[in-house]
Amino acid sequence: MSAHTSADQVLALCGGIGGAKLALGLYRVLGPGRLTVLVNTGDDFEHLGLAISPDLDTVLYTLGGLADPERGWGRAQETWQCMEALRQLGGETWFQLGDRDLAMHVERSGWLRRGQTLSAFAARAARQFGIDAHILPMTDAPVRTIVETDEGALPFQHYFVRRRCEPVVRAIRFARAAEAAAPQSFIDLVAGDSLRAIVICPSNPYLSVDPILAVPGIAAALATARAPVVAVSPIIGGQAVKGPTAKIMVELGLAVTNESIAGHYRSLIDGLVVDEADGADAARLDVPTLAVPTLMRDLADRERLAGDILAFAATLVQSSAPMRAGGRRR
Ligand code: FO1
Repeated sequence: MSAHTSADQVLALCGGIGGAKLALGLYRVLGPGRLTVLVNTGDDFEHLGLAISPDLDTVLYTLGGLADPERGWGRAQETWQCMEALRQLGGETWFQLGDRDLAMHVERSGWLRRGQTLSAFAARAARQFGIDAHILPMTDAPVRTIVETDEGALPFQHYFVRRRCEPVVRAIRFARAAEAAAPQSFIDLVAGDSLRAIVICPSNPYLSVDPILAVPGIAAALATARAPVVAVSPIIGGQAVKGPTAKIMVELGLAVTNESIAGHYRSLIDGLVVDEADGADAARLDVPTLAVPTLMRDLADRERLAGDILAFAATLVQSSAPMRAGGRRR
């Protein structure tokens, strides 16, 4: 592979808030036209008659410079008049849709109703926001994450927002994944020689990355990719940076460690990035490991982490293709 000459593209797999932060760091470090983001759509649902794609929108708003910096989801300078009016009418307000954000859902819903695809909508929204990166939904098919809990099966947003991740998770499944197809542009990108790295962002492996890997063809394409595949652990010091990752790991009977994360991605990755606080883990892990600051408080953190990941991936280029050619690396 002519890694240092023509391979200038990077593919990132991500869910919502945490993943989008790193995607922005990669976008800024790489510059225009060099990043493809394959985004989880298992969280999508129909709500108030509208097609909602939370992670896709989080990535679009984040890369477009429109995201609310505190919440991480939705738009900055948001107002909530519609939700207030809905509350007055006795409508459903457990899932907060801001006035500006509503425009996205209204426009997407009309687009899908007219028979256009989610990926075409995402590409158009990215263009409209001035984003020079490919933002790809993991599939155009309606794959839906279902969380099996002690309260029964809950659609993702009902578990995550309505029930605030309180029910105990027994299993997670991805309804209709078997019928879904991976984007052809993703397959072509991974099979070609323009990729310098594939990055699995520090999104929740079970809720946000697994739905992407459940789409037929995606995991297989990653496992045979020539470009090095690097995952960033969402665990720091035995805790999740944000969200329910650690709680879910405990409920699924997993130790909240980088070993569990490395084990989860074992057949796919050539390297794991852990936080500097977990540097001692490197010796125990059976995958090349880089320990650097992974907490992304500001833009400088995101860019620094992106640069560290790309430099690490470059060190893995020599070994990745031949070692994974036999199937498993380890
Ligand atoms: N998260 C919440 O915790 N509460 C909400 O009311 C909420 C609304 C919402 C609206 C649009 C959107 O794009 C995202 C929204 N999110 C909300 C975030 C979302 O539920 C999750 O962050 C992701 O699905 C998990 O990645």
